[in-house]
This record gives sequence, structure tokens and C-alpha cells, in this order.
Amino acid sequence: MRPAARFFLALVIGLAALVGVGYFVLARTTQRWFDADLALRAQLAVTSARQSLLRNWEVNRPRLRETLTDMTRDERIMSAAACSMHGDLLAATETYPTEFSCRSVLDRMHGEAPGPTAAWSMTPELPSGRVHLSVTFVGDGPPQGAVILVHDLSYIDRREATTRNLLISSFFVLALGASLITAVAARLAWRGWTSDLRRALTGDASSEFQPLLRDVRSLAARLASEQEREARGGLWSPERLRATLTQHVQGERVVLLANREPYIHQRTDQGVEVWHPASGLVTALEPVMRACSGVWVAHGSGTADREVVDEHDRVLVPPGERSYALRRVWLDEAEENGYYYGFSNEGLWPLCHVAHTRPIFRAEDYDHYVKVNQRFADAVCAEVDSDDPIVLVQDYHFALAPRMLRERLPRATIIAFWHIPWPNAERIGICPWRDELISGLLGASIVGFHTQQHCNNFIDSVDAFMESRIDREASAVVQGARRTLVRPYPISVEWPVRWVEEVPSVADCHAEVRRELDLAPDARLGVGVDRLDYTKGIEERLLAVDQLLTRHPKLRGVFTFIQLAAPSRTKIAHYRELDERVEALVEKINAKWSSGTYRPIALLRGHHEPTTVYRLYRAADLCYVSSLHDGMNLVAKEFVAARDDERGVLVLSQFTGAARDLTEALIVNPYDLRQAADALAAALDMPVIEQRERMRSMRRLVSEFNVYRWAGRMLVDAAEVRRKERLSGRFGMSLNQREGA
Ligand code: ADQ
Repeated sequence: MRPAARFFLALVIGLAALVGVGYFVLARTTQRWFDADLALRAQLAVTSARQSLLRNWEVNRPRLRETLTDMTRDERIMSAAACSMHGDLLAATETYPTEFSCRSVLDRMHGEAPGPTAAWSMTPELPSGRVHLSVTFVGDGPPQGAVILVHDLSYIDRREATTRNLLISSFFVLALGASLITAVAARLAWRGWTSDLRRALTGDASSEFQPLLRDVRSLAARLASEQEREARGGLWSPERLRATLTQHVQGERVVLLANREPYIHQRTDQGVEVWHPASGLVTALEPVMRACSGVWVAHGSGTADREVVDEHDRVLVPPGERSYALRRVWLDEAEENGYYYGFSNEGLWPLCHVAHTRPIFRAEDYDHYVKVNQRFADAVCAEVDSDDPIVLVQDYHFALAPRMLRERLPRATIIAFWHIPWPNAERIGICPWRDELISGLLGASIVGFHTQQHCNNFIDSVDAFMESRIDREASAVVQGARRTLVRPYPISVEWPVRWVEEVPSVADCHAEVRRELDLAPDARLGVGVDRLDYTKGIEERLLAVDQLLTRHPKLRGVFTFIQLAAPSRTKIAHYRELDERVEALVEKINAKWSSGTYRPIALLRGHHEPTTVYRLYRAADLCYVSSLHDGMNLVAKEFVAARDDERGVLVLSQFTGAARDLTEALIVNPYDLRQAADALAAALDMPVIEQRERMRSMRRLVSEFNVYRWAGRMLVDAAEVRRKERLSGRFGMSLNQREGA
């Protein structure tokens, strides 16, 4: 049925219901009025004949009857009767109905105490129709008897019928009129509104649409470009990223600045080995650089790094593939201590993570931070091959570099991505160099974070500490003629992950890992993979395993948790202490629950190559990520990417950025050990069908929102900024003037 017909039908039904209810109320009310009216009339008739009635009562029955007949001259009184108080008939008119004998009528009054003028009435049904019966008592002092008057009600029925008909017709006329008027008014208003909106969208807007207009336009533009992009490209892949680079940024090569290098050349007894560092940033960005080519500028931290570079400190990587250049920057020990361990990891890292470790700010460390940022910015400038390059500045080690680069390369498109959380303004406010950090980042064209919350915190910090205009609608900060976009780009892993192709099938991983760890073939396995960092909640994770075994005895001797723990930042006392605490805790829990060769926790300290990590992911029944605070956490996404069998359960801390994407994980508060232990138990008990459902949905998400998409969207946004900047440059206007125009 068409919507208009449906509307009309609903209208008719609604009106009919309304008429029905209206009629019922009206009929009841008029009936009550008529009853009252007739009772009054009866009383009047009896009162006016009272003298004659009293005179002839009991003594002259023929005269009494005449008096009753006189009373029925009123056209609406059909008949009358006079009754004694004992219910005997004294006299009655000829037409008095036999159904209403004096006794039966007085009995039906249920012993109501009659007063001299009291009246009583009812409306019984006779075969000839409805009548009104009134009983009025007569007598001087105590009543001597009662006069019963029978009224004809047919005129009332006639009147009611007329009223009902009138009511129904007027209702219909009114309803029809109202619907017609409403329809015409709505049509006129809709026409006016749509033509206004059409005019607004084509640029000829009336003033009341102006506030709405910008939102509608930008939303429409965003949706259109998003749809077009997604429809055109399908899943994001290295090829699509490369095509995006060529199409949107004219194939300009990307220069990436990050502290950590993607390949570390390390001297060992066996010669020079190439290591893949345990770093989320590297995991994410390495596939991007292989797709885009260009240069990765990083600290050369390996013991054999200097041995393999050319005279420009460059080496082509990946080894054997040589897709892009790695430019190494050398730092002496004091610089590394001040810039990396000191300001970055004892100051900024605890400042940005809510993990209850006090940040330490030393002026000497900050001095090194400034100097090293400048050194790296200079290295980037030496690597660019145009005056408007695209530079990707990565993470908290380089908060100052974007402004330094901007000063040297005013036309560069600089994307600064902050891989860790950005705290709220109050917290960032405690850093003695907060203004410098924020101002440094605002040198970028785009500042990216994993989540909208971190973007909001950054904008609030700018608002609190900087001279600037904040364009909240566009999520941008404007300083003078320069605009910095602040956008969320949730990072991810490559898809498909190349390591998955290099490891055995899930069934083989399952069997091999259990054999290697000397576990029963059907042993249940949990896995955790982290740098040894206090933000990762490793102690809380081990305590949750302890709780699990306490609360679920059937898992003792059956469940083993493997924790890979790569030593990290070991020059910092806090990290060394953590290392010791974790070791001691593992010993304690193992001592508590071990029996025979069974140990509930296997702590595999040290760095492990990605293939080892992926074998474990595939062998495990569950993966527990218990970060106390984490920008994103790629381990969670790696576990999902590893499980092409659609099995295994992810237990994930609510304090990770990943928890916003991977909602089918079992989300827990890692501080709540009981809840975490129950989630681990639920994971081990989860039916295969549910595991499949959850894993399939998470895999769909990670495959779609992979790291190529992350990089691609930043590049597309960068291209947009670039286009606007070029336009404003060509027309000699500042960006703000253009944006505001
Ligand atoms: P990280 O703090 O390094 O990253 P995460 O995102 O979990 O944390 O990535 C760790 C990476 O190192 C993973 O690829 C993992 O496989 C690997 N890894 C961890 N332990 C390992 C071990 N023992 N041996 C070998 N490999 C190991 C920072 C932020 C995160 C953010 C990333 C990316 O702190 O919040 O997700 O950057 O933006």
C-alpha cells in the first residue's frame, strides 16, 4: 500500500474511533440531563395537583382518578397511578401499564426513606419502547402514598438520533476540512523548505539556513567522497595505497621520521643479524613504507648499524627487497640518555599514560630533546627532494620537529602522528615545556591520534595554553595564516599479515607449541605479548591468572599462560624494577600452583621474531591484553589477524584504543582481577560457534580498517590540505581568509 493511502486509512480509523468515543460521552450526558429534567417535571406535576390529590386520597377514588387523568394531559406523561404506602393501587389512568404494579415499583425502591417531596425514578424497557417512571410521595407530614408517573421517552430517542446524525456528519465534515488544510499546508511548507534547501546547497541560501548549511554541505561532501573512495578501491592494500599516493600527492616520495628503526643490524657471535624491533610503531609503519617507498629517518641503535650504511648513512631495506631507504642518525650516549630515556621516556611517556608513574622532568633532558629534534629535522631536510615534501613525523619523541621543519620548509605537508594517548589539559599542564610541545606539534598540517578522545584532549590543551583560534566544527587549530587539522586515525596492522603466510597451519602451531613447552596435547593455552612496560599491565595479568586458578580449580594443571616479554628501556630504573617484580611474581604464582612438571605461567623474556609471536597467537586458546592505558595496542589486532581459523578468544582491556574497534572481544577492567579471571574462564569455556561469530566479526573489521587505510586516509587528507594551501598561495590569500570566505 502506498504511504499516502496508508496515511488516509489511519486517518479514517482514527476519526471513526474519535467519533465513537465522542458520541458515547455525549449520549451519556444528554441521557442524564433528560432524566433530571423528567424527574423535575414529574415533581412539578404532582406538586401542582397536590391539593386535589390529598383531598381525594383514600376517600374519593373516581375524583382521584380524574386528577391523575388531568395530570396526563401533559403530552409527555403517558399514564399515572396513585398507590398507598402498603403498595395497594388506589387509582390509575386507563393506559397505566400493568407491568408496573404499585407493590413492584415501591419494592424496587429498596426501602429508600421517602420524604414528603422525595422523588425516585427509573427508565425500564417496555415492548413498546423505553419509558421513564417517576415516584413522588404525597402527604402532609408523613407521606400517605405515592404517585407514579410514566413518561414517554420516544421523543428523547428521536432527539438522540438526530443529534447523533448531526454529530457524525459534522465530525466528518470537520475532519475532512482539517485534513485538506493540513495536507495543503504541509505540501506548501515542504515545497518551500526543499526549494530553500536546494537553493542553499547550490549556494543561494536564505539566512536562516546558513548555520545548517555548512554542516549539510560538509557532511554531503564527506559522505560522497568517502563512498566514492571506498567503492572505487575495495579493501585497502599496498597497491591501493601506492595508487593513492600517485593520484593524490602526485607520487611524491614520503619521508618518515621515527625514533625506532624498522631493521636493527646487530653484531652477534654468528655475525651481523637483522632484528625486527618489538615496537607497535614499526609494526604499523613498515608495511606502509614498503608500499610507498621513500626514506625512513631513524636513530641507528644497532651494534652493527654503522657497518652497513653508505656514505650518506643510508641502507636500503628490507634486506633482500630494498623497497625504501633507511637513513640512520647517530646519537652519543648523553644525547640518547637525555632525549630518549630522560625526556621522552621518563617525562612524556608517564605523563601521557594514566598508569600511576610519576613523570620526571629534567631541564638537561629537555635541552637534549630540543637538540636531537633539531638534528633529526635537519636530517629530514637533507632527505627531501622538493620544497613541498610530505613528511610523516612519528610519536612523542618528536613533538618539536614539526615546527622546526615548518621553519625550514614552509610549503611542506607535515603529518604528525602521536601513537600514545594525549592526556587532558590539566595533566599536560604539569609539563614545564607544555607550550613548546603543543606549539611544536602545531607546526604540522595534520596532527593525528588514535581516538577522538585524544583529539579532544589535544584541542582542549591548545585552548588552555595557546594563542589560537579553534575551529571545532572542522576540528582544526588556526594560528595566524596556518591551519592544523586534528583528526583521529585509528592505527592497525597490515592485511593480510605477511607473517601468517610464513608460519604453519593453526593445527600444527597448536601441536608444536604444546610439544615444545612440554605440555599435554590438550592443554589450554593463553598468550600475552608485550614489551616489559608498566603501562601494559603485565603484573595485573599474572594476578588475574592466579585468580583464575583460585576460582576455577578444574583449570589447575590444565591451563598455562605464556608471556612473551621483550626487555624495554632497561636503562631506566623503573623498567628494571618492573622486570624484577614480574619475574618474582611469576615464581610466586608458579610455586603456588605447580604440580609435577606443570607450571601455570611460562615467562619467555627476550625479543622474539614475528614468526615466533604468530605461531603462539595461532596455538593459543586466548590472548589477554591487559594494558592499564594504551594508545591503540596492536597485539590485540595481530591476534585477530593470526586466527584465520576463526577460533580463539581475545580478552581486552577497556583502557586500550583497540577496545573501541574490537567490541566483540571480552572487554575487561584489568584492575578488577575477579572480573578479568572470570573473563579468562569464560573465554576457555566459550562454545566454538560463539568464538567463530566474534572472531569473524573482528577479522572483518581489521581487514577493512587495516594500516594501509590508516596511512591512505592521512595521505588523502594531507593532499586536501596541500591543495588548499597551493590555491591560497596562488591567489595570494592566507588560508584563513580563504576558509572564512
Ligand atoms: P607499543 O607500546 O610498542 O606501541 P603495541 O601496539 O602493543 O605497543 O605493539 C607492540 C608490538 O611489538 C607488536 O607488534 C608486538 O607483536 C611486538 N612485540 C611485543 N612484545 C614482543 C616480544 N616480546 N617479542 C617480539 N615482538 C614483540 C605504541 C603505542 C601503542 C600503539 C602503537 C602503534 O604504545 O598504543 O598501538 O605504538 O601506534
